[in-house]
Amino acid sequence: MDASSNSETSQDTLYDEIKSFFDSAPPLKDGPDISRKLKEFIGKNSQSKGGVAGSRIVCVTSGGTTVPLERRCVRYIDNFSSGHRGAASTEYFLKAGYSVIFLNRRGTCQPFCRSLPQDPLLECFEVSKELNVQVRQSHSEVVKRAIGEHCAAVEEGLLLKIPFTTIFEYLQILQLIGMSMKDHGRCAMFYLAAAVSDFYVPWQSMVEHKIQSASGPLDMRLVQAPKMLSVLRKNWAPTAFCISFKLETDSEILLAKADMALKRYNMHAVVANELLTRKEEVIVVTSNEKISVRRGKTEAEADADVESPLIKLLVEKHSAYIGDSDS
Ligand code: 9Z3
Repeated sequence: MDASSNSETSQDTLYDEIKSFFDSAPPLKDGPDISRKLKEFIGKNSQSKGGVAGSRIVCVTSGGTTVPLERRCVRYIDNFSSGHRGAASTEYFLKAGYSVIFLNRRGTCQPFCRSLPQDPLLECFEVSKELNVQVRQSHSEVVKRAIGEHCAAVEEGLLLKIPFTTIFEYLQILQLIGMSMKDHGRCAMFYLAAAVSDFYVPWQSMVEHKIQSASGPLDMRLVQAPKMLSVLRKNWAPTAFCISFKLETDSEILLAKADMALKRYNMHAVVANELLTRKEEVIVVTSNEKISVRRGKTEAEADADVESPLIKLLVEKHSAYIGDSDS
């Protein structure tokens, strides 16, 4: 067997795995509603900025996917992701003039809420003797800014938020978004910051009811989640600019793994980050460069978040990519 037929075989295996993943996944509850919202959002943002050519839309994915262990789910596997990267990046993409589809894990960090206290409802507001609710003076500036910026983005139709919880929901919605963005050409971008589980329990082999502890130690087989990045690039949205993330805890292997992901999934860039320093530094890996991007040293600096210089750099790379197709 020669090298090309080898790679065709592994492509075929991947397509079979992906088909079986989608065929056996529980149906997406609000699929038709999500498709309608996507159509409206993409349609509006193509027209409002003078046709597809001028309007940039980015799909930002954010937060971790859960892996249910039972169909009537009591227990699930989860991961650490807070959704901070996705929420902050969404704010900077909006500032840069992009429309954003924010595919986010329910309950994780949301755009424009980063400066609010942990429990905004209880800590930001107070009730007067007449039972009027008002913002506490000490929080009025941050609350005003958060609500103002968020309302502006939603009301102007520039921000569409779609929540997910499980890996099934995440991948099904990503497919819907990918296919809806197909006609958006090079102006579409995918910025895949969600922490997607590498392993899952296939729906057809998952038990219906709560696993009983009386049955003794839990012995469970997780299978590898099919890598959707290559189908996203090849089939769902082949002209979109695609950025994926690579997370490691061992700095020794980080860049090699990012390089591998870049080539294997044919990404335009891979953002490499380490768990402990992810808020301070990331490295943007492309086919010919490795660029370190750091946040500013003080809170007051314009690039106090690493996402500020990161999005600036990626927007430049996206512009060059769009420019390439014009020439
Ligand atoms: C990331 O690497 C993100 O930067 C973080 C952000 C999840 C670290 P937080 O949400 O953290 O702000 O707390 N995302 C991608 C992680 C991932 O699952 N990558 C896969 C991999 O490493 C590739 S799709 O294999």
